[in-house]
Amino acid sequence: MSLDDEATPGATRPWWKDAVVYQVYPRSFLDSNGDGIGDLPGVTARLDYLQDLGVDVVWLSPHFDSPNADNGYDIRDYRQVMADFGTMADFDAMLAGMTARGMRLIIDLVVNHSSDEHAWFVESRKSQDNPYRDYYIWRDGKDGGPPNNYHAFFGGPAWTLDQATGQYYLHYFAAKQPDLNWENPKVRDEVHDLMRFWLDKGVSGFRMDVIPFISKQPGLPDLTPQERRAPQFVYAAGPKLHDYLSEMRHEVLAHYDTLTVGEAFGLTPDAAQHMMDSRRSELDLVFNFDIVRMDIDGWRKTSWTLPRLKALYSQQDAAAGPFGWNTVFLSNHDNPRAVSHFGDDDPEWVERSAKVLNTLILTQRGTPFLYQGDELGMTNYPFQTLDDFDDLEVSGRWRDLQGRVSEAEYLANARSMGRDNARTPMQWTDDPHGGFTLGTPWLAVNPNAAAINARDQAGRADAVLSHCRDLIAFRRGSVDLREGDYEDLDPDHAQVFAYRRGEGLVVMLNFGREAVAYTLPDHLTVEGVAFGEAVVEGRIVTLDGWTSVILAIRL
Ligand code: ISL
Ligand code: CA
Repeated sequence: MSLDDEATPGATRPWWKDAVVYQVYPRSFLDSNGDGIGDLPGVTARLDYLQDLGVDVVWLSPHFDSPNADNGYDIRDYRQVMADFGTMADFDAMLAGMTARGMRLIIDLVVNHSSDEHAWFVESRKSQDNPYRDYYIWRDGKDGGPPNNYHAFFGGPAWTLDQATGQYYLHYFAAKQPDLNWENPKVRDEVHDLMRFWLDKGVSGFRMDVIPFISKQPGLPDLTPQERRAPQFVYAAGPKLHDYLSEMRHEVLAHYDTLTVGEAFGLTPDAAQHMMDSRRSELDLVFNFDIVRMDIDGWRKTSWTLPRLKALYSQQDAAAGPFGWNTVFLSNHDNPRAVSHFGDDDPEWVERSAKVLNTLILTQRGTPFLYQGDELGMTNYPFQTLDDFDDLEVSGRWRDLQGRVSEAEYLANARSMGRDNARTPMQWTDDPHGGFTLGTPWLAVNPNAAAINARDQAGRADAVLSHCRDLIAFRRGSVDLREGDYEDLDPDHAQVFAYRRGEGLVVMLNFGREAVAYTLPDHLTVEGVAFGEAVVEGRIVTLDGWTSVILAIRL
């Protein structure tokens, strides 16, 4: 690993630029006590699995005490472990197990909002002159209704009237997720304190939930009709975001060796670059959703093309520039399974296409974020009715759309893009419920667990799991993949994604079932196959359907 960071010679290269991160959604990872809900002892029981895969960092989705209105993204106590997930001793054992295996842990910082059951909100709603009133955003109604026309992501107005005090409170998401008032220095101090609490326990940083939203628009004016189609771009453009993040860096993060990654939901590429610029004292990385949301219009799934995907990777790489660094991901707990969204989840093709997508994630320029199960090629779930879902985003949005959209259309959309696709339990074995639980799982396990599971794949050299593990090891040994620059060799090709990494490697991905014979540009000399499989004759490379290859080249 080179010591000089290319951006600021003399500075040491931060560890997170070379790390592979794996997201664990604990509710669906492994249930250790038969209550049908994944838990922290379950994560601890699978640390050897993660170490064998080659994971450097685990991002743990919220593990804090929560009434689970939004599966933990509604926090009731930031210093308590959710009872369903275990105890603080279980958390400490899990973290010790990771540390013993040379892994780091980053946890989810959800501080744009809390649960309405948090002690702060319980106090705040008691009276207009309660000391905690200004921890949240309360306003008088207007013309007999909410203070403005903001709409919540989970349906209905983004304001709820609290009868007791006769005012409305703001919630960008569910009514059980009241937005915190970051204008209040006491709120910022509380957040800094809870961050120190977990950092002092040995956590290595945070993924920051919808962090761009913490600075609200002055005066909270109505959204225009155009803005209402994608309100996140207004919510993320508050005037004090960078001040709050710089203060957080100065007060907390600068005193620890951390990785921070902010959800850039609603940020323009420039604002995102601002947030991750190493010359500024804000965050280290961002999640840019342009790719995973390129085929979403409002709530509707549209379509995507490979040239569009490539253009977005080039745009993100250019936007990061010499002082930024990207995350590379194709899924998470809020998006459909990568292989169903961007690959081919037909049983005959699912393994091959999952390997192609994992090759993309692990060879693009930036820090790769794998989502639990994508190392197996887990697919979307065959939801039959809206009752099969357990996500307030699905139910809340349906309340908004009923009468305007047919249930059949809405169900078809939720089947392809619903968040529960990524939240069905991990498929460990072909035992009942995929070996996830000895009880009844909180969300049904995909019936294809008999065919797609870790135990079957652990014994197969040609499995997605083996390919993922081997490629993570290859990546660790490759300066070109970890540090090399990025050049798309053929932005317009509709099926082949071919790009150069650094001075010595070309990656080729066939995004289709038909074999392709592809001629590389004549400024490249192919020296051989470095990883994967392909027939190479001079500069003509033949890729079978849904296969990928990494070639050693000379410029
Ligand atoms: O695009 C979205 C809105 O419809 C969702 O992907 C998601 O709400 C958005 O990306 C923000 O996600 C984060 O904040 C939410 C929580 O439900 C998500 O799980 C979390 O990742 C509110 O905390
Ligand atoms: Ca459990």
